[in-house]
Amino acid sequence: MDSLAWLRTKRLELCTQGAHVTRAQLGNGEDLLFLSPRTRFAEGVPIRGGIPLVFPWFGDDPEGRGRPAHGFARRVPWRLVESAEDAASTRAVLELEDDDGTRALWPHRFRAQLEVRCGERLDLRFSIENRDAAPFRCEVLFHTYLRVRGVDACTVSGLSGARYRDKAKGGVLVTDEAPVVAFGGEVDRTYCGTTATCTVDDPGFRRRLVVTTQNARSTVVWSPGTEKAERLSDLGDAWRQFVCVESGNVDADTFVLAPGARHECAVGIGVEAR
Ligand code: TA6
Repeated sequence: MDSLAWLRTKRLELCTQGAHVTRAQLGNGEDLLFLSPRTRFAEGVPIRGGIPLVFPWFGDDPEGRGRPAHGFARRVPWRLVESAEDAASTRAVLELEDDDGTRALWPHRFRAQLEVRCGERLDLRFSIENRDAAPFRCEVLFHTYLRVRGVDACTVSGLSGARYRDKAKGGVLVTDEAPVVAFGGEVDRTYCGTTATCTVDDPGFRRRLVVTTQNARSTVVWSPGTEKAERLSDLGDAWRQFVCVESGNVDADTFVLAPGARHECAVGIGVEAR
């Protein structure tokens, strides 16, 4: 039994560390999310799978000071402020405010809130309020691990024609000329300036996962491939059972929040029969 705090209901499983949704089962019984069988559940250790929340920066420490990759929000306990379940859906709201620990990493006052609703779809709304006297720059992302039967057989459509940074090829900027994203090895792409709806076609589970967003202009598509997965001790060969389609505002879509201002973005994930 780990030392973390959890909300577990019929449809939803959520760890208060990171306000991290680890399981979501829709009304039709479809399980949406991947969770690595090797992930650790320990204080301060990111969970591999589900929907990690990335804030206040995406990727490695932008200042190169050795601060945690993808920021600190997924590593610290959030406060569960509401939870409710009825016949149609399960809803939860969690909050994170700055404290000595966060300010030692990132010297700003803020309040973050995550609202989760699981019913016929899974919907998450992530807001950041600047409670400081000065503006700050930040990035936010739902780092969603979508469960698939075998990533090699899957494709992602909706991003054709958009520009992306190819992190698997040294970060070059490319315009995506292909009709779909396919997975023959490592794929690590950050698309910016797009509000596209993305569809993951998964023949193995005979379903399509449809990812829609509100106020999110970045989509990250990630599959580590064999070599990178072998270097991730909390993943291994389970990497074929997910594709990350991540939604938020990162990289060129990083934003500045004025004192007292609030940024909100949302993602909705539904299932269509194939
Ligand atoms: O979102 C894609 C990515 O930035 C990849 O480059 C890879 O690093 C992945 O996130 C996983 O990051 P994590 O820190 O969770 O191992």
